[in-house]
Order: sequence, then structure tokens, then C-alpha cells
Amino acid sequence: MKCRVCKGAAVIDVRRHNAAFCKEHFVHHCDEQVRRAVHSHRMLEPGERVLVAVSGGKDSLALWDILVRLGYEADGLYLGLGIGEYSDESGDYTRAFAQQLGRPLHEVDLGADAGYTIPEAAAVTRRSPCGACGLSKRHLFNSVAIERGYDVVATGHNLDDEAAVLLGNVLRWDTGYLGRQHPVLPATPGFVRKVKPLVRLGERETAAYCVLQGIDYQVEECPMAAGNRHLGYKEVLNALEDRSPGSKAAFLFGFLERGHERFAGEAEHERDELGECSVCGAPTPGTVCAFCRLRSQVGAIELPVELKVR
Ligand code: Q46
Ligand code: ZN
Ligand code: ZN
Repeated sequence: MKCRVCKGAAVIDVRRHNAAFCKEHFVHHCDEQVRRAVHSHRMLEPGERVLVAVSGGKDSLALWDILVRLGYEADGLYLGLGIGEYSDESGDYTRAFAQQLGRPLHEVDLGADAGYTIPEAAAVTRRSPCGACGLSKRHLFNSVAIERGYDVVATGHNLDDEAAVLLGNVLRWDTGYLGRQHPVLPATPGFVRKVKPLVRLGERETAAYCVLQGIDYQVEECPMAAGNRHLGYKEVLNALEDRSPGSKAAFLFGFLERGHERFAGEAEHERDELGECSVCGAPTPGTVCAFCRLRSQVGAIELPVELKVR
């Protein structure tokens, strides 16, 4: 196996691109994929302050590393989810990497700062932990970015994640989600811009990137992910990709180029109908936002009597 660029010994092949790379040119390949994603979707402007949502896993640490090397002013935000040993270790990997990188890391601990952990929220609401987790992340990434003066939140969703989400949305023909599924969600009143600069890299590539760059990351999957629908979608897509390399990318990029626009109106319609949460002021379609409702359900805050009936 020879490097496509320098013909030296390759350390990894990327079947989707029908190419293999040595270490130096693989790192360059990853940089280029991020650069292309950022430019073609106008994710970031020079001089903007970027808040990278870091979990301690390969994707978010690779993203942070690449953005800093590409010259962006990118700081980290780590959310302690309170998922036992898994969260303790994830926090350790994240802090160690922030030190290595020499960039500021903001931390929010759900238990100490919001009054609940993910396992507690799942038990009280009797819903899936990922539901409570997803809504907490969406709320806090946004509110911390606004409070601390960041222009944009970047998350480590990669090609595999986005293709799996797309498959789920298509299987249900969820037109609202299809309208919102894009590597850039522009800023709207009460929301900073959200971007996914890793959409052009698969998870095998982000893992290899970390190993080659000496980035130690949390290899364990979240113990609460078991039974998560996306894992099933990923398996199906991996089977397809195995038979015909490139199908995952064709599925996702074809949608972004030719399908997304047709659903975008749905998402705008939903956004137009948002008011302000009467507890925290965040944009919400109801009177109290989902985050504050969750906090009241777990007993972390008391809602005013007139709001409880809803
Ligand atoms: S961290 Fe949270 Fe994931 Fe764990 S509880 Fe589910 S959503 S699986 S990315
Ligand atoms: Zn090379
Ligand atoms: Zn609220």
C-alpha cells in the first residue's frame, strides 16, 4: 500500500476515496476535508470565536485539534453528564487534551450546575437517557456560547453520524428534521450558529487521526447508547459501504446538494413560531422550554404555580 501523494509507505487506506496515505499526507487529507466542509458551507469566518463541544471521544478531540491547527480561535466546552465512571474518564481525557493543546476549556457539570445527572433524568422521566441527554446538550451548548461571547458552536458529528441520522429521518419521512439536517444551522434570535466541520470524515478516519497525532481519547462507548436506534442504522450503512465504498458519502452529500432545500421551508416555519421560555428566556415553542421542564420534573427548580398546569 503506497501513499497516493508521496508514494511512501501508507499507514491507512480510505476506500471511499480509493486512496491510501502516509502519516503526513493522511493528516493533510483530514485538514483538507475540514477546510472544504468549512468553506463550501461557510461555517466559520476568520476571527470568529468558536466553542467546540468536546466529549473526550475521538471525533470532538480531533475536531478541536484540527480547528486550532487551521488557525481558528477555538475553545472547548465539556459537559459532565454524570454517567458514572464513563463520565469521570471522559472528563479526564478532555482536560488532559485541553492542556496538551493549550486552549481554554469551559466545563458545566449537569449534576452540580443544573441539578440532575442523565441517569437521574432518565429514571424520573421514564424516557430514554439519550432524549434527556440530547436536550440538555442542545440547551447548554447554546446558552454557554451566548453567555461567554462565542459566535458559533462546533460539534464533532462525522460522516457516519450524519448519514445514520439521515437514514432515520428518511425512514420516518420526518420532514421537519430533514429541513433542519444540515452541517450549518444559521444563527437566529436566541440561537448561535451551529456547525459540523467533520461531515466529510468518517469515524475510522477520526480514530486514525487521533492515534497518529498522539491524542488519547475515551475509547469506551457511552454505556447508555445500547439500544440506540442510530447504532442499527450505522450497521446497515456499514454493510452497504462494504459492498460499495462511497455509498454513505453519496447518500449524505446527495441529500445536502439536491434534497435538503426541498424541506428547508418546514424548519423555517417551526422557527418562526418560537417565543421565549418564561423561566430562562431561551427560545421555545411553549411557555416553558424543555430544559426547564426537565429541571422541574427532577425537582431541581420549582416552576411558578401558573406554569405548572401546562
Ligand atoms: S452521551 Fe448522551 Fe450519547 Fe450517552 S446518553 Fe445517549 S446521547 S449515548 S452521544
Ligand atoms: Zn505521503
Ligand atoms: Zn427555559
